[in-house]
Formats: sequence, structure tokens, C-alpha cells
Amino acid sequence: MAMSETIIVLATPNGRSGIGVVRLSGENSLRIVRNLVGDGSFDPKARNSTLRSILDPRSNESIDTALITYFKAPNSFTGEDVVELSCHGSPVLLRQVLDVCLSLGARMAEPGEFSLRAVANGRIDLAEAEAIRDLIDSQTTASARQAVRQMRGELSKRLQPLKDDLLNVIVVLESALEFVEDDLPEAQLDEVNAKLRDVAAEAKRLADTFCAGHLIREGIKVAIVGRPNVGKSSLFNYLLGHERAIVTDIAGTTRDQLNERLDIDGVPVSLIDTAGLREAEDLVESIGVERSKAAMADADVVIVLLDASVQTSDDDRQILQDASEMNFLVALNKIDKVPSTDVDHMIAAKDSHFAPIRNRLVPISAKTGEGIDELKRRLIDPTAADQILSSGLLITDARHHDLLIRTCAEIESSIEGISAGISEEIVLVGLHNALKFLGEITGETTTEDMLTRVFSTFCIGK
Ligand SMILES: Nc1nc2c(ncn2[C@@H]2O[C@H](COP(=O)(O)OP(=O)(O)OP(=O)(O)O)[C@@H](O)[C@H]2O)c(=O)[nH]1
Ligand SMILES: [Mg+2]
Repeated sequence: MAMSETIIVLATPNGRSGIGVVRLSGENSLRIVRNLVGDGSFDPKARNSTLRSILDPRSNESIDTALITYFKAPNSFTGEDVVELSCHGSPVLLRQVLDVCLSLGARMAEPGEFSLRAVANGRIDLAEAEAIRDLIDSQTTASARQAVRQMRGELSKRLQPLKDDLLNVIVVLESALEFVEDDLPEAQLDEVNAKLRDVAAEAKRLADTFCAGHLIREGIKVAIVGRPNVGKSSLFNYLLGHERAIVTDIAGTTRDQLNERLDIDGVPVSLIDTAGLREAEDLVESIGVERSKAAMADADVVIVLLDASVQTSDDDRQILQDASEMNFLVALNKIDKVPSTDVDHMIAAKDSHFAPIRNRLVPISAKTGEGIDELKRRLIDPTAADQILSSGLLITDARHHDLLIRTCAEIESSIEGISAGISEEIVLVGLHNALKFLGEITGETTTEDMLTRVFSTFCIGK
């Protein structure tokens, strides 16, 4: 990706809309725009918008009226000359504007190329660029909020003191190597050890938030399974808050699986309603049953639904048996149909077949909504739920998590090395590695290879 080229992209989604924004970055941006407005002396004021007629210089025909916003280098997102053309949002027109700009020497930007240039020109660091990507991709307000914090540099700011402390320790050990004849004095060693322990502990604290950070970013897949008529589609609808699935009292109503998204306490949940599991009566149903089994195997959490108003059957027991190898909850549905003392007895009785799964059991009614808040709560890992609620900074990116874990490991083995009296040279190798890993999060020690890989996960236009 040659940085000297002027790049262009349609920054708004493809399709009809009120406005569509074409964005240019690079030293030729202004020259291209001058051609586009047919005025070689067009000199827009930086950070101001100017309304101009734009034309196709090949035919001199006016193609639109656009609001032109100029960001002069280095005070732009990429650090280069940037021009944004807010045109009318017609896909045909926008294609034409892009074509004209391409004919004038711009080239289409690669995914993430605007952000890559922003990082290369020191406008933002790598973690901040990744946060912009995450903000655009976020599926819940909780994940958007985390992305905004990281976009503002909160993660980078949290890491800076760790890098400073590590560097201080490295300086002490290195100067000891060069200038001190004997070993480091005991007091100074204690200080080095204490500092390293603090850095490792803080890196670990941050890494531990990934449990929640991963959840709010990636979400979970939840499949509702059970035999026909237990109320799977009713529960599905209740959780979604509208009548998405067909509900009838005919067993075998749902034949294909349904998939919808919802937000549970900031976690994006992909909820799947499935066809009832039983010996299928026809080909369509048997395909549905196969799909239910596949959805069950693929889910992060399986909700096995039972009907409290009827006796547990062999089918129920088989489903519970299959679910036992997975992460599952058991929802005992239709409790509105039975006296509550019966439900309590059903669950509490010593000889109850619910005894082995008692701690996974949640009595609910998909009709009245009773117990459903509790079921929702149980879907989310409690440690992660606490972390999401605590409003602290969360590590949401697997790359960052991995680098923090590796930082901890290097520091911990350095601490062990120091106490075992191994040479400072070897300890220093580990500490330099730790510093490099922290630097890779923010991008200052990231290899070209890694950068390419990170930016390939960006969408076009960012
Ligand atoms: N009283 C009561 N009835 C319920 C409850 N949940 C579901 N039902 C009823 O049970 C019947 C079956 O509900 P569905 O949601 O279609 O059941 P399902 O498990 O999706 O059934 P299949 O799609 O055939 O596998 C319907 O008549 C629902 O109104 C509940 O909590 N209480
Ligand atoms: Mg159904």
C-alpha cells in the first residue's frame, strides 16, 4: 500500500440515502477536487464547508451540487490533506463521482487504509484505531461505550505507566550490568521486584476483564430446545418482546429454526428457536430436527425447556442427556398452570429426577413472564456481568488480551529469575519482551506483518 498515493472511498453505505459522502486522502486531494469543481484556483478554507457544483471534467457536464469540506494536512484524520464530498445519496451519482476521481489519479482505498495512514502519521495509536473499528461494529450500547473509551485513548493511557515502570527497571538492571562490579544491593533488588510485581498485577487485572469484554463484543449464541409444545416459541417471543414465531397448541408448529438478536445487559445475544425434538413424522420435520440438534451443538448456552404441567417424558430425558455435554440451563415452563407448591415439591423432592440438575433449573412461565428475568440473568456469566456493570475499562480485543497475558508471563518469569539469581542479561531479555508486547497493543513495536493483519479486519472506508 503506497502511502504517497491519494486514496478515495465511498464513506457511507452503498444504497440510496439523503446524502452520500466520498472521502479523499493524500497530497492530490485538492488538485482532484479543483478539477471536479472546474476551478483551478478553488482554495477552500480548512475545516470549512463550501457548497459547489461538481462536474465531470471529461464532458464538462454538471453532475451534482455537493458540500465540500477540506481538512488540511496535518490537521486531519489521516494527517494528510483530506477532502469530504457530501453529495446526494444516489448510488449512480456516487459511482460517477468515484469514477471521475479515479480518472484524475486517485485509487480506491483498501479496507482500513484511512486508519492505517492515521496510525502511520502518528494521529492515533493502533489501539485507538482498533477502537474506531469496534465502535462501528458494536452491536450493543455497552460495547459502543467501551469502544468510545478506548477510542479516546483510555487503554493507551492505562498502559503508559506500566511501560514507564518497566523501562525504569530495565534502566536499573542495564546500568547495573555496565557499572556495578558486584550484584545489585539487596534494597534495590527488592524495589525492582516490587515494581515488577505491581506491573504484572495491573496487566493481569486488565487481562481478566476480557471475560466481560469478549462477551459484550462477540456476544453469545443461545438455543432454545425441547420436545414439541413445551413453549419454545412462546419463550422466544417473550424474550424478543414481539410475536416473531408462530405459536399454536399443535405439536410440531416450528419446523425451521428462527434466529433473532437481542441485548441482555449489554451482551449481544443471538437467540435461536428450534423445531421440537422428537421422532419426526415427515421429511420436513426430520430436517428441522436435524437442524435443532446442530443449533444445540453450536450454541454457547442451551436452554432445555420442559413443560411443568405434564409428566417428564423419555424425549425430555434424552434431550437432557444430550445437553449434559454442553453449557445448559433447564427452564421449567408453564408454571402458571400448576400450583406453586407443586412446582416447589417437584423440584425439591429427594427422589425428583430434577435432583441432579437442580442448580441449573429455573421455573418460568412464557405466558405471564414469571421467572424470565432470572433466566436472562443466568444466561450471562456472573463474573462477566459484574464487570460489565462496574463501568470499568474492559479489554475487548483478543489480540490485546493475548499480549497482556504474554506480558505477565514474561514479567513473572523475570521475577523468578531474579530470585533464583540468574544473570541480569537473561532477566533483561524477558523484560524487553514484556515491554515489546505492551508496545504492540498501542502499535509502537508492532511488526508490518501484524499491522497488515489488524487493518485487514477493518471495513472499507475506515
Ligand atoms: N399456560 C401456558 N401456556 C403456554 C406457556 N408457554 C407456551 N404455552 C402454550 O403452549 C402451546 C405450545 O407453545 P409453543 O410456543 O408453540 O411451543 P413450542 O415448544 O414452540 O412447540 P413446537 O414449535 O411445536 O415445537 C401454545 O398453546 C402456547 O400458548 C406457558 O408458560 N403457560
Ligand atoms: Mg415452536
